[in-house]
Amino acid sequence: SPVRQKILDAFRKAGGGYLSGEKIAGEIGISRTAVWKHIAELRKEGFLVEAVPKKGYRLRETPGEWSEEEIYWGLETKRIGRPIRFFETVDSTQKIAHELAANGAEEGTIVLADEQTMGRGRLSRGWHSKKGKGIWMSLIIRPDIAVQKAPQFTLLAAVGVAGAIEDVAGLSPKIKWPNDLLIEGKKVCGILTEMVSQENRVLAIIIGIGINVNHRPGDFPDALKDKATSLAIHAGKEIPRAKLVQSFCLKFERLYDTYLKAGFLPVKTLWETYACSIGQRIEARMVQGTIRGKALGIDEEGVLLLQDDSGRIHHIYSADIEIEKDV
Ligand code: BTX
Repeated sequence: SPVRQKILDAFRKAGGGYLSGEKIAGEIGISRTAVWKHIAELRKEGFLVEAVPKKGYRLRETPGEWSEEEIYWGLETKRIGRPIRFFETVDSTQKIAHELAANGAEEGTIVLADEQTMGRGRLSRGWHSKKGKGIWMSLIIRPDIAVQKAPQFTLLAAVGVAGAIEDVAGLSPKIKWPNDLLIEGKKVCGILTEMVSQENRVLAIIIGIGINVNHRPGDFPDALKDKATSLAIHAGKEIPRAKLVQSFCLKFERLYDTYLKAGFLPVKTLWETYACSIGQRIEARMVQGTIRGKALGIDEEGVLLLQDDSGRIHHIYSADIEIEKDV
């Protein structure tokens, strides 16, 4: 709840000190009874809030679990993840985010679910989203840009996720253009960027991100066993999902601010440090057909440059990429 988000923000600012009910109420603009009710809710969730007469409330411990409030507690952003709409089970966070965006949801809003029953990939493919194991989320942003630039946010988000994975899980993922993150060649994250536009301007971009976090090998369906993996499988331990979301939000916000000030170029430079398909022979499958050749890199707009065997350079805006195995 947005109110509890504000209460947690107030506790964080207090840095472990006491806050009177009156002060919290005044800052947030609610009654002291309401403060008391929200604190009771936080306690139910496992937050240890101490109350001392004449001094006020003090937050001693967080539950360290997977909840909206736990994420807020360590969230250092100004707008990304504010608010987070947290659900147990949804069909698709992407679908909910579209509905919220159409109803004026503010930039930075995240829809997050513990389970998706109809998670979506690109081209109406499915995304397996097992309960309690991953991060299934959709982020709404509203940059004032031309529609052709929207796909850049797939790359920007990929850099954000890769950084968060390094940070929290200590692993080194690779980005496969345009929208996959791989660990040892297997997919650990997929990104789906969709756009709402009017004339040639973007009204909202909805970035869907699925990260396989705490799956064990047996948690994937047979069809995915050979191509999917999770962070826990490689880290050899469970990874705290709340920390991963916090880290992603902060990294994304910084990248996004950079993008708004300086354009795509600085993002491109970072993206290249994670890219795994560049310089290699790849196969690009598109609706119009398949092109094989060498991936030269991405241009200053994020478009993939692919040189076929006749030397011709193709600009690829969207495709499924297969990296050809060494022969
Ligand atoms: P994609 O079309 O590039 O990849 C989809 C393909 O990936 C599937 O056809 C399948 O082969 C494989 N796949 C399915 N599930 C998984 C998985 N859990 N791990 C690894 N591989 C898998 C990628 O599309 C974009 C996915 C975005 C998912 C997020 S989750 C939150 C948001 N809500 C929603 O419905 N979709 C997005």
